[in-house]
Amino acid sequence: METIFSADHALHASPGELISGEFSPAFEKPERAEIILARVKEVRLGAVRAPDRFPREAITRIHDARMVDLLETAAADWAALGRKDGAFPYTFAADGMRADRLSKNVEGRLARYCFDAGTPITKTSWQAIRSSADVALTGAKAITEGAPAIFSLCRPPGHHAGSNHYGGYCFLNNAAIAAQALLDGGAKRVAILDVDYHHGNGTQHIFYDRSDVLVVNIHATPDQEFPYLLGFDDEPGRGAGEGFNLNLPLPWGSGWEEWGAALETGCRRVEEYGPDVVLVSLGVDTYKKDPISHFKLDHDDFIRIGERVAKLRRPTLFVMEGGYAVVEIGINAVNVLTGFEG
Ligand code: Q9C
Ligand code: ZN
Repeated sequence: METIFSADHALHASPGELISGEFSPAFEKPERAEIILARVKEVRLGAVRAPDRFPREAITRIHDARMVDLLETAAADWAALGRKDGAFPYTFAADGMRADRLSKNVEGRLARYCFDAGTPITKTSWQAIRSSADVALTGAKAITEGAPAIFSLCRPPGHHAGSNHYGGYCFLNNAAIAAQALLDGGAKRVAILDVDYHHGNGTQHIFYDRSDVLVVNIHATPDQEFPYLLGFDDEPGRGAGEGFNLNLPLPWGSGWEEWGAALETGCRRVEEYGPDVVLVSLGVDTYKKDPISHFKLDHDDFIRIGERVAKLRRPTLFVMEGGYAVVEIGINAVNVLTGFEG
């Protein structure tokens, strides 16, 4: 399969994140994408090409335009206050505070749209964020034009970004933007299978009221894991979307036995739905040696994931999400793709 990749991803290099009450070096770093790309080339997965540029409207189909403006301007507003590069909030919107009126101060705008202290915006981040969405959109366009499978090597990742909030190393929801482009390109139903270790709260939020996108998530339970506030087993969708969201949370320590069973449940739901396209939000932070995660998948399990997804027999767009065991990230991510190709 073809891989879509933009060298501009490297323009987003996070200065660090607040984790367990301390400011630490970032886990989501540029080497991740470079190591995956090197592995794609090593196994000769297929051609690698740069993305096309898509209009801003492809992004605002999914995201609040004021949040997109913030992503574009926060670093400059932050620098104007004489701060060290990397804009992130220290105060957060909570239920009951003003949602209808936005502060003129960048702190207030960050508080309104950002939900964690791990997702700083640097002076060059926007170019990387925009390129990551373009990588997903280019993959969607190729699928619309008849490609059977595409790997959109997105970075920064996207699945924690909702329509009007961002965080969890994610700014724009690349998978959701691609899913909308697939629908706009003629697909009637898209299924998103999110296999990242963390719950894809943003993707769920975006499609929660809709039946044209089925969202299936396999992830660490919010009783133990980030993002804590969404991803429980009692979130079926709402209104027209009722029955079109499926969460399969698992406890820390889960290995292939539990995880593979959840994958089977999720894939059967996808089969029942009968989508025109399957979109895989591909995180490999389920790996046993991931530094911030607590599942126990091994290299060969990632091949099994690809094999099961292939059995869905649909055009398939893989969109890169998380994975922080940097040395092994190329093997794990590309194992899914080679497993798929069989
Ligand atoms: N105790 C993705 O995988 N916080 N994002 C980690 C660990 C944020 C992960 C805290 C994790 C975000 C795309
Ligand atoms: Zn993750």
